[in-house]
Amino acid sequence: MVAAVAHRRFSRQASEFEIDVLEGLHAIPKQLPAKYFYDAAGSRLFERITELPEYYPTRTEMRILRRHAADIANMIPSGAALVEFGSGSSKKARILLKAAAPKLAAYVPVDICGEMIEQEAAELRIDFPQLKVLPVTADICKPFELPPEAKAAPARIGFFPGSTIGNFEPHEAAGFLRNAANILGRGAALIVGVDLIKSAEVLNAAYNDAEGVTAQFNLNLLIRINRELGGTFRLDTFEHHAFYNRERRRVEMHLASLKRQKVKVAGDTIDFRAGETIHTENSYKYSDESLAALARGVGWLPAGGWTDSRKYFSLQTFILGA
Ligand code: AVI
Repeated sequence: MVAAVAHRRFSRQASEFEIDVLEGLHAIPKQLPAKYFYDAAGSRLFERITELPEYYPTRTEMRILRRHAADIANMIPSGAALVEFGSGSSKKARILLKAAAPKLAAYVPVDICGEMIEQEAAELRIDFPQLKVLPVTADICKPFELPPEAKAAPARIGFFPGSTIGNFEPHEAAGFLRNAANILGRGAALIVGVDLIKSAEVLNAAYNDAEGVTAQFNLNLLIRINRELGGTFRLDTFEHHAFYNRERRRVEMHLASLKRQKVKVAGDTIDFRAGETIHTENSYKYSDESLAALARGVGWLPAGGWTDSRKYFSLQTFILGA
């Protein structure tokens, strides 16, 4: 099937989205990359998720950041550049900047969505007039150049909050950490926010909220496929499934077909059995030790961290080994 998809690419310029969607829907089991959740509607739904009573990660991480902002700022050497990977709205960096801005040479938000970070950078420059804000539009999993001011700084501190690392497969997470090491270079430190392993009850509730916002977020992927790829998914024939897979230490999200049916996407026909699912997301949960082992494997040495009183979420720091 991959060959068929590649062939179509040459006969008609297909977008990366179309190629990935067709490849995923022809795979066994069916799957779709979670990065495609975040169109404008999906990003708005995710913002709503972060405010749900059941979805503890965002508010817990913000609380940890607020409580320990001064300690984190103390750890940052004077004149360092703070590089945030996948900065989005920079909401969490703002907490750090309040404590650390005066000692920073620059804040470098890096995100694939250039429009969003340029807009956010303009607001940050108003709120932190002494701080150099140097946005970079890039895919954080691929090599990219830092601005000269950040390269010339005596040290670079990476910041990767939000447990976004949990949405990577473990080998991709290792790849991200290796790429971050190459970009930040000698003398670097890295602060990573990670959702911790906990009871299945708490995890299942966080991904199955009573209001159904997470279900809408998941189903929005089908709306996007219908809109952008001429899909014929009928939303009332698919259901949101999310559960904690204890062996693999991850919450899995799926979209289950409620009946046997055929769906058209970009001219292709996809067959669904009743109950068959499309695997749309993994959200891996870590312990401080399992994250440290992953980081050590690619040269980052654990240097302590902070957690909340329930040990739901952790902010871990690493320094680059020689
Ligand atoms: C962005 N990411 C860390 C979220 C998570 O918890 O894995 C995405 C999400 N999926 C469903 N709810 C939130």
